Amino acid sequence: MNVPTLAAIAGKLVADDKGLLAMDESNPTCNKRFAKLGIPQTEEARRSYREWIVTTPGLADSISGVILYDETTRQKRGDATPLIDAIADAGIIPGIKVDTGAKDLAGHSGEKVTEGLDGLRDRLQEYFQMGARFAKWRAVITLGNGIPSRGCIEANAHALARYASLCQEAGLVPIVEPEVLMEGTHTLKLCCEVTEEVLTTVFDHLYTQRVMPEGLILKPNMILPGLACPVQAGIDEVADATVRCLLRAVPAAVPGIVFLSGGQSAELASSRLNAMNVRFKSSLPWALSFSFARAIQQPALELWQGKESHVTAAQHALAHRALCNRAARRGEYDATMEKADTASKSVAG
Ligand code: 5MM
Repeated sequence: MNVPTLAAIAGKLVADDKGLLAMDESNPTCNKRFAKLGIPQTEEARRSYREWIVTTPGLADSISGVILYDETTRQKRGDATPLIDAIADAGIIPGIKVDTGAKDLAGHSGEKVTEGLDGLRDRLQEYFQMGARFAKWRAVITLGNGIPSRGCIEANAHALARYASLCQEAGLVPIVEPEVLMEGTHTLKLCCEVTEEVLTTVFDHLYTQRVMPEGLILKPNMILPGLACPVQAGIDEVADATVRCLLRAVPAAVPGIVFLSGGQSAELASSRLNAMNVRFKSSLPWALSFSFARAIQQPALELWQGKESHVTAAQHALAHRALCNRAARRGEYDATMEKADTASKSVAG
């Protein structure tokens, strides 16, 4: 393991107030999002979508790294440049999702464990040779009646730690993503308690598997009440609860924490990240950043609709969201940035 190199990559991923763009939707997820907008669910449509995303003018001003899905790493731009090379040429670090998805956990009704460890060492070597410098693995924790169980938390934490250790051996920075889902009626307090238990268990397993904290990035959920909870929380309340939970569970040696958006609206995700940085940035041991998929892509995808003539407006909307989140890292995001962005509102823009 090359410790200084891994630490340098992890540092670059959270440097200069930039963040990550997750564009690692598996084909079924990508197709589902296309289907809702009447976009053809073909390999060519997915290629074209990913091509205009990564060639968005100015993307590297706000985005330090992009997380890809295996299919994208083997696709090319219209001019035959591999997409992964186009990303690196733009000054953005390519990353790769390496889990093979969350599957039912035996003996634990309603719970999942993420798979993908078999053959992972060889796959990581191939991705490194292709140019990837970081990887991602997402575990999914559901809140509900009597769940999550200790068995589910332990199984997912163990898999995340085995994955992270293999990544560091291969020279890739692991993004460790244990996601406590927003679906449910649970309170903010319960989300906080469960997330703290999940994160402390994950870091315990990371330590046991000899994963170096300086060479990993954590990708957690924000602390939020369930979508169906009758009591919702204000922006500052979410910011306070999230930072309090992270301070209890995440070692100071970790260079950065990049949030997932989890189905929050794009504007709320930016506002909540902004509030955390306004209130706490100067006193935290790690950078608080973003690794959003839907909260960066969704407005642009809705503008694109699969039409070549809409690409410019869609790219503008994507760059705008990335810029808003960079501002949120600085604690400089506010709603006037949305009003000022008239070009994204129109495909004619
Ligand atoms: C892009 O979505 C990723 C999962 O995709 P699949 O379910 O298709 O495998 C996901 O890991 C994503 O990177 C994170 O959850 C963050 O996405 P959001 O939309 O929550 O910001």
